[in-house]
Amino acid sequence: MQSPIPQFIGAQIRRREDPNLVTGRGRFVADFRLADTLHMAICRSPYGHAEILSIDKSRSEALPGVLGVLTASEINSLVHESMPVVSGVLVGDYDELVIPKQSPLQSDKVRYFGDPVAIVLAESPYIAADALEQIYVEYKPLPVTSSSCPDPNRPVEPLHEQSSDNSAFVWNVSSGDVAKSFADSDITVELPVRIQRLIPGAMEPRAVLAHYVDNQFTIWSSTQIPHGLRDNLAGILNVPEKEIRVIAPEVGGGFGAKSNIYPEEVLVPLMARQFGRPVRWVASRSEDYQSTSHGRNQQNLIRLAATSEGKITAVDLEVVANCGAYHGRVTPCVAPFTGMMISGVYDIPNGKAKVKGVFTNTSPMEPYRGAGRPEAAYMIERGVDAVAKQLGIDPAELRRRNFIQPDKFPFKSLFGLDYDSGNYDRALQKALQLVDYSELRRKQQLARENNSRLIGIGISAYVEICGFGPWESGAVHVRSDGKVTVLTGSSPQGQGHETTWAQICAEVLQVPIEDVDVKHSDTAIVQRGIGTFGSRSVPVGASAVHKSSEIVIQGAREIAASLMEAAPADIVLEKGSFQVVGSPQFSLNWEQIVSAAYAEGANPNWKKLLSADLDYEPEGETYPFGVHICIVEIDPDTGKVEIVRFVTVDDCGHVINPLLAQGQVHGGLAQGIGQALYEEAVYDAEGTLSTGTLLDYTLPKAHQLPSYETNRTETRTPLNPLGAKGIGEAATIGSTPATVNAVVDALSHLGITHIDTPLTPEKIWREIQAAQT
Ligand code: MCN
Repeated sequence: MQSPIPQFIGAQIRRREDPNLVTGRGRFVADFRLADTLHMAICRSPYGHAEILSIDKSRSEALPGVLGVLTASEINSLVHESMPVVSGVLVGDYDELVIPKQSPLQSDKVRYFGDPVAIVLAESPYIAADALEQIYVEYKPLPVTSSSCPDPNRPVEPLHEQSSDNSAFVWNVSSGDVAKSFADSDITVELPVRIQRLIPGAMEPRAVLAHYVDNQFTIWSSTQIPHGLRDNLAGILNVPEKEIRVIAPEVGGGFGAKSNIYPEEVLVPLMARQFGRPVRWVASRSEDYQSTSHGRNQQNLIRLAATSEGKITAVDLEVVANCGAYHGRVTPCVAPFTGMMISGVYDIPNGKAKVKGVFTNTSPMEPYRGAGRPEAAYMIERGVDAVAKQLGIDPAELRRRNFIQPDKFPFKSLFGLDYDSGNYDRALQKALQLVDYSELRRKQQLARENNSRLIGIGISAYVEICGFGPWESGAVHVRSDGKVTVLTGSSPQGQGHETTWAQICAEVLQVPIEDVDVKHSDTAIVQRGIGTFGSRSVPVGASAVHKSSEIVIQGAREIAASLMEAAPADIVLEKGSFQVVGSPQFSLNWEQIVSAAYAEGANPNWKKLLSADLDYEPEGETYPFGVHICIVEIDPDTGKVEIVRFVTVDDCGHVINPLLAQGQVHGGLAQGIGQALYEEAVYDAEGTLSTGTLLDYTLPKAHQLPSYETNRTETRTPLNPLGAKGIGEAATIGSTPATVNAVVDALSHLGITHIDTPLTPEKIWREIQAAQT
């Protein structure tokens, strides 16, 4: 090894992942070519809700190049378990929970536009596409429910026989005396808020490739959870886990949607075994939009009680969450987070939350960047602005009066979550200073008096929960060539774990960062793992690598101690060398330690001492937070919103790589602002996804987003050795309420109190017209 470079943690190191990606050498699932591959295409329902009366596949089967057309009757007997669903909440209780069985193909009924009915296996993707058109499915359309708040005048058509009213679950939590707080309050506010449905816009649509050789499945999937996929497939296919290898090569974005397990991930390996040839399925963009899980979609009501001094005394939240046609892997866990986190950064003594999930004829609802927490932050931050407005107190000041104070941490939240650390006022003060808040307000007032531009200032203060356990794997092996291999169960989709984990290991071991390889996303190489979601990778996965690195140091000290005939306790690692304390002339560098450990005839235990492999179990979740301020100008003649400035102060504790953390904030902001201003997935009355292509679904483009001004404070968590919290979702959570608060603030003097997202120019223009007449 060369002489080491110190201080990697905290350094702005460029992503080692990028050279491949930006030169077209990244390998995504669709880039893998196996000889003799069959192509799978999926016949999907063109109806939102219908009975399947018959399927005639004879013409399709007769096409040259078609090897098979299969329906549920042939597939479902090969499947031993239903598509997996887990339910679990940190606090509160499910009063009701319905988990209908879901098969990879539907036999009796289709329940959403895109529900899979049959598959074609063909020699080429073109033949497979032609063959799809020759499958004749006779459907009997049924009444469609695509909204979570269906028209009360229309009869409810149950999607599943287990739930006659389409109720999927009811979750409740409460604390304190809510009724009394409302009765005793000086003021109350009540705000109904609709949160639209969003489509996670990964660059790479989902894709699966599999082959089956010598009783062994190898599956390439664009997934966030290769180990979870392996373990669940073992049950579904009824084979031992060791007979399944899952590889997630480059995953072009997941945003939570690829943490689900999908029918195609079952069908492709099944068909590979059935036909004895590799099988491949790659979704088109529109197929991906139909069949990949969507996010958000709630119809909510928040009520807040407060004193005339602006102290919020109670919160009451009702959520109706549109779960889609079936539960995805974690659907029942997502919307309860909105209830759990509704008190946000505030010390509110009383509250209750009820979350009702309903089945509808839409694509399943699963995590989408933030998963329940963006909705919570949006609800409470809109509510807090409404209280400020009603009391005539500045919204920044009102927030300060209600913040959980720094000396109260660790803090038991309203509903019993353990907030680890926080200093919300410091983040707010920094943000206010950065935007020169009082001057801004003065300009806004002046503009109003002169009847000129519509200026809005929106503040949001958010806290989120991340770093979920129960564990993540991390291994460190110092090899005989002196280089280091890190294995991690955190399987990334673009977050830059290879760079970040190398920084941590190189810093602890005091070796050059180039000497550290990071391997992930292949269950044959990394045997155990949970995956990347819920901004858990740095707090949990990186902590595992940190801990393993420390164990390896301990091992190397023991070897050094033996070689120098000293006590291990007297050996210290200084500038890449193991030295006897107080006698720096007695020192061994890594090269010498490695040579000794791997030398012929060396103590066999020494090699083992240079390796560590563990599952790190976090002590609890971590709670990153921040303050976002958005400044907008609205054109009253068109309703168009221009974001003039967007200033963020995020706090994820100790930052490992500020450049990458900033990249996460940028991406999160684009998605949060996208929700506020542009994006919406729409199903029409027949249950057809009207926004089924990139032409119809407004994913924000660069010119529709501002230049962000990103900043940080640092409040470390005591819960992990790095003091680090997650940042992957934070900006998505903070940015939507800041943007909406800014738009409403710009229009508030016209008497406008709320507009539901997305805040399109048309909606805003109509509101302005209505307010003026
Ligand atoms: N980081 C850091 N210091 C910290 C925290 C994070 O330097 N204290 C940096 C690290 O470089 C780390 C990255 O930020 O690699 C993200 O770490 P973390 O916050 O732990 O989040 P995860 O790696 O667990 O990523 C999950 C999160 C989620 S839940 C979604 S959704 C999301 C997101 O990450 N999806 C993404 N960011 C994404 N980014 C890309 N490019 N693609 C996605 O699909």
